[in-house]
Amino acid sequence: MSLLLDNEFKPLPPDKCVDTEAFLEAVSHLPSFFDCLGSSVFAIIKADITGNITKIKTAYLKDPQKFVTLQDLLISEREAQADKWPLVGATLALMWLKRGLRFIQILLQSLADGERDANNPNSIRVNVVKAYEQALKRYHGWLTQKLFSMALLAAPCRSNFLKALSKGEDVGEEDCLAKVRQFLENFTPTVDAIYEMYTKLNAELSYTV
Ligand code: 0SG
Repeated sequence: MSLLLDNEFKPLPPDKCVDTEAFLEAVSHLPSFFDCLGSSVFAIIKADITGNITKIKTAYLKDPQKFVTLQDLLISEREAQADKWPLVGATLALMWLKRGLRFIQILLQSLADGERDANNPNSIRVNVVKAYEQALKRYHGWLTQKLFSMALLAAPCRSNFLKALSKGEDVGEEDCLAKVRQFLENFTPTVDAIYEMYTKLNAELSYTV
């Protein structure tokens, strides 16, 4: 289970501001997970997420003492590029990254909740489709939706996916799902807090790609 739990997200402080450095450290381990999934279609998703993380990190490293929280970063970009914001830099990258994180959160929660296709219990199709419809579909035009369909066809079966989450280790399904639930304890509030920040700052955009 080390893939998820080695890289657990930190608990949120009472003000729900996400620490930039800790966030970047936690998400930096996500892209390598796509290598466990096999199909090359996941390389596109990996590249997209890696690009988002690199952009946020580059912005953060310009002044780590100033950009202690993700909100500090967004507000600074809003002040510096008021004419284009929020379509700039780390603000744009995090807007997209949070949607990928929401996808992962809904997928893992659905698996942890035991949602399954009764006719095909070793498939994660229902879980993946649920996550896609709630987190990403509304931001995708037909071409990107086709890409999703390809990724869906290449999705591993449930047992292999849980094994990939466990980094290939021979962990029982219930143990794996218990660790997923533990991971979600900090991951879900972090993703929620980023969404709330985008709403509060009026930084959310709804265009499709
Ligand atoms: C286990 C099975 C998993 C199945 C997974 C299926 C997931 C869905 C796959 C859909 C395919 C998405 C491929 C990529 C699409 C991208 O075009 C979009 C938009 O990307 C943004 O576009 C960039 O991310 C931005 O980069 S930035 O850092 O420079 O800011 C920017 O370029 C922006 C364009 O902005 S514009 O200039 O137009 O203003 N990306 C997404 O939709 C996010 C996809 C995340 C997928 C996460 C899947 C996680 C799967 C985890 C499995 C455990």
